[in-house]
Amino acid sequence: MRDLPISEDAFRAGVDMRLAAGDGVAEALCGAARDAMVPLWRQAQASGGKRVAYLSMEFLIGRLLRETLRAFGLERAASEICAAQGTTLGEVFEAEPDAALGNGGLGRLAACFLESMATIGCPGVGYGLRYEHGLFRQSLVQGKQVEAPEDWLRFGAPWELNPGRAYEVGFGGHVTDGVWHPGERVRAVAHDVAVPGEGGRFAVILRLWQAEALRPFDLGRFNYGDHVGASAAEASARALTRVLYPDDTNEAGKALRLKQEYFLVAASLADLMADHEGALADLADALAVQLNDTHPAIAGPELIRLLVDGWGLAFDEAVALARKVLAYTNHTLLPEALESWPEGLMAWLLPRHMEIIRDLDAALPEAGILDHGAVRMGNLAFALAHRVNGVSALHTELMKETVFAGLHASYPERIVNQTNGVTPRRWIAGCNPALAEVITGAIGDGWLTDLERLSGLEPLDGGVVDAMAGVKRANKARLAEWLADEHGVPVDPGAMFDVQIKRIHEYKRQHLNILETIALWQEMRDAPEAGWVPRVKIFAGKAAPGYHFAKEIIHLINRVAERVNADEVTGDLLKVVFVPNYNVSVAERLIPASDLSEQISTAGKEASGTGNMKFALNGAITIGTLDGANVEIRERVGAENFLLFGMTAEEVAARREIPGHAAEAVASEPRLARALETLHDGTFIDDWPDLFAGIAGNVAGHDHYLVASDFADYWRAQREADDWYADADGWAQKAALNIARSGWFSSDRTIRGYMRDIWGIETVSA
Ligand code: F58
Repeated sequence: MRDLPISEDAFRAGVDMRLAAGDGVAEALCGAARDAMVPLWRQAQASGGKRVAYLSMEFLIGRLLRETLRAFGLERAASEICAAQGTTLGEVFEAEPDAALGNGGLGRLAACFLESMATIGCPGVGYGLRYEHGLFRQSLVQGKQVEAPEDWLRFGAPWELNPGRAYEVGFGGHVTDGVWHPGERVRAVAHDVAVPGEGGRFAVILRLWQAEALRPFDLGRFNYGDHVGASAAEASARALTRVLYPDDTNEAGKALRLKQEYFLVAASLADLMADHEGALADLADALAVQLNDTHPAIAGPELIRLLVDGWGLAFDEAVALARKVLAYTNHTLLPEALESWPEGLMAWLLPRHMEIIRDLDAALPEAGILDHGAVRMGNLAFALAHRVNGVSALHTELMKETVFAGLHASYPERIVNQTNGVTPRRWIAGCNPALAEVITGAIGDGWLTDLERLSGLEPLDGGVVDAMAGVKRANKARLAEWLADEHGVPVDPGAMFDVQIKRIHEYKRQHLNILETIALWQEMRDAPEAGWVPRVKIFAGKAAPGYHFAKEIIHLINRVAERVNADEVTGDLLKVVFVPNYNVSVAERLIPASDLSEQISTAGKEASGTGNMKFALNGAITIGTLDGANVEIRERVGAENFLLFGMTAEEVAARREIPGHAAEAVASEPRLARALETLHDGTFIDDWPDLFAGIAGNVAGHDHYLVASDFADYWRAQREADDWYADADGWAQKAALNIARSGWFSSDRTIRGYMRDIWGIETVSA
């Protein structure tokens, strides 16, 4: 391995210089680490050979300081600097804003991918938007979610590097003789963050575009007396990258969202084409463009527009070339989440693109791009991609059978699977350093960049299993302290920590979990001396601001928490905690301290999940359905180390056809019926007893997500979890096996799969 790009001494000198200039410790550490990245950033921009551009509306990168210091081997130096300044590295880490430029799994996956690319040496660049406000900050007021703007730039942008690149992006206007004359133009200005790989040998650039006005200030207008209007162009341009759209399926169809999508695509493709030096025909040998879901799918028509209008290619040639370059990842089968834009809106905002889309629809009628006056972005992306991938084996098969059945029949080679993964640097070494130490003690160095080596933990050594159990105990004790101090809920660290953390959504079924919690509480109250295994039920997650039902679920969880936590009968047997403002940093705190990982979506609905992988790698046992990557986790860790319950995707489809399925399930499961009663008898909210009747009515009525039908088996699996947990040694063994057998879920493996099957890119060696 080559030397690190920066020596400890040089780093210390950089920090000292900044401290002397008046920087605080955190700023000085970030600044010196950022400077250390400059050579890697330059190298990344200069690298020849084929590279990938990963286009994504979301990059949920989280905090960067800890990961950067570890990548460069600078933690010890940084820690000493902090001590000399009268603080600790931990405190400095905590002060860094958590950059939440994404909603959930899709955005976090993009961040893991960049880090893996940098670690294994896959030349590439991530393109995204520099939202001023990322995903909203969630607080709880009387148990209800309240949203406030997120403000990750409040201390400036210490990680950013300035590549000095900017492009004009047009919107609207008209097309005359095939030439687009936009009615509005804004400037896209690049802001780079370099993401270093482990060992600090490579970096991948994350290039975030910010919108600015071409003429930010109209002096004439100002002098004329219109002081506010003089800055109107700037305000209007800035609005483009002001906020990240929350996953708000109920409020789809926003023109601003489509504008954001095109802005990302236009700026990124302009940047890529500006860098392309060879012949146009060689474009696909130099560049692969990966579309992270359909959000950047307008890249297809945009690339065709550039090739036809700018480079004079014939339409058919342009389509063929675009298809060689582009590939598309699908992340959802939920019909309401599949993007489609009204033709009228598309024609108004992007008239030339709408022409191209109509030509494509005529040329490829089997693709079904236009449908009842709407542009179906999934079909468009499919038609213009040489590969379309799903994100778990099950999801990929379901794609072939459902959303893309017709297209799959026409293009049987196009759909491939790339099961998701997570970076073990952040999700083991970063968030659970004590576990990393135990692993290294057992199997030596090298596993962090070759995660399949975790299998070397088998046959399990008793000492290693004990050490892992000890780490878990310590992590739980630390979490218990934090829950008491920060959230006012004292919990017993010896209890089973049962954790469900993810976006709040009906298909993810937090309501199944809370109904089981209510039923458990009721039985514990009936017989508190019955030898229950103590539980701490932990929830965290944000609901889309317009998603009423999801917000009701949050409210219910908090009302249950209030009642249960104050109950002297059940006392420490059961506690319920909702940790507010779920984000990457909260996940890093909770996952290492979890015993039970809740992955309980209705089978067929969760494309993959990546949280499920993080939990397994940190020694939690999954209770889950046969959905998404749970299937592959169970195959690998072994059925005897996984708490399976619930219907399969096929059974779900069949069950839905049975009239009155929910009422029947409730009638045959008295525990559920009794728990549902509490949602309208004032148990949890006495001044408005009916408040949660909507949830109860849904579960006992339409129940699209089959909470009622899966309840009995979920209860059974939960009691099996109790039995397993009561045998502490047996549990520790299963937890250790989850770690030893989850090495396949590294995002390094996923990226190698994309490189081989989709991008045709080789790793560069240092
Ligand atoms: C997630 N999608 C999937 N979408 O739900 C999850 O199963 C998968 O593991 C993950 O992608 C990575 O493949 C997801 O996070 C969004 O957040 C969209 C953002 C834009 C609006 C619609 C939801």
